[in-house]
Amino acid sequence: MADPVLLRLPFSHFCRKAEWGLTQAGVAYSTVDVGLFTLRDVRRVNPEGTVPVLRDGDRLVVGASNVLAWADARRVVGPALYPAPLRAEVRAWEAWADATIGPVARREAYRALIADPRLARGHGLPFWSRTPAARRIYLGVLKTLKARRFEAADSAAMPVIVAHIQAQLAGKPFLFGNEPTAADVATAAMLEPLVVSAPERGYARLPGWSDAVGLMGRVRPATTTRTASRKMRSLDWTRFITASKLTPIEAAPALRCECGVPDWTKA
Ligand SMILES: N[C@@H](CCC(=O)N[C@@H](CS)C(=O)NCC(=O)O)C(=O)O
Repeated sequence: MADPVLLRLPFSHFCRKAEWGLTQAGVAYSTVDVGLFTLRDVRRVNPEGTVPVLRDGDRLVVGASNVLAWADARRVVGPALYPAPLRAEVRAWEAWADATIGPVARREAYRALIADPRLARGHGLPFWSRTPAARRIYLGVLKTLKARRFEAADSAAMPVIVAHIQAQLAGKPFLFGNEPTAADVATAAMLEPLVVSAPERGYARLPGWSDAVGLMGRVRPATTTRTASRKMRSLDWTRFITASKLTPIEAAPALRCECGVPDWTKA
């Protein structure tokens, strides 16, 4: 049977989380990319309109957490993403990372991009997004995210988040011991957009920042990149749409990263 196919937006941190989980579990997969300007088409497959979506034959797995659970159940190598004795703690930490680190890191990363669009290179974004003209787009994203109202809260939250990670690590290589779990995967993926922006936003000086970056370095598989892969073709859409009709979509956590700015994708 053909490898499962992950529908992704290459720089999306939820897609990164899904890929890192698949890789940790040693599950072979391929990727197909949707672009920012075609993101709205994902609704044909997933009513939530978000990626990642994994297609395994005629079945879809929607949402990064569901992909991790799916990968863990098919694990070929490596440590469990949700080890039985730690399952509740790992799930709780993962949910915290998605809901708390994710939105702050996204808003801060976009604020840094407005200050210096050249940082887009570090996110693996295309050339046009590194030019001053791209500021208008980053501003659009921040407006969609209603980021202005979170400005003070975000800069207060990030030191607390980093201190929380540092305290949980307490010198261990991973959050819950010597092996990475879904908690580490989620934490690292949610924080990743902030890495290139940390100096600009002043977080690189935080006492726990190097611990958080070290964790990311240990968790992030070298084989996954934010570089574009093959684009979705009409046959891919047909296959995903067919699978979506056969799969009762499991409820994904009511969380979304609105990197698909309405102006571009929902107009
Ligand atoms: N609950 C989903 C959320 C995924 C998500 O928000 N993905 C973003 C990309 S990072 C997306 O597709 N956004 C499209 C939109 O909001 O229109 C998960 O955990 O995977």
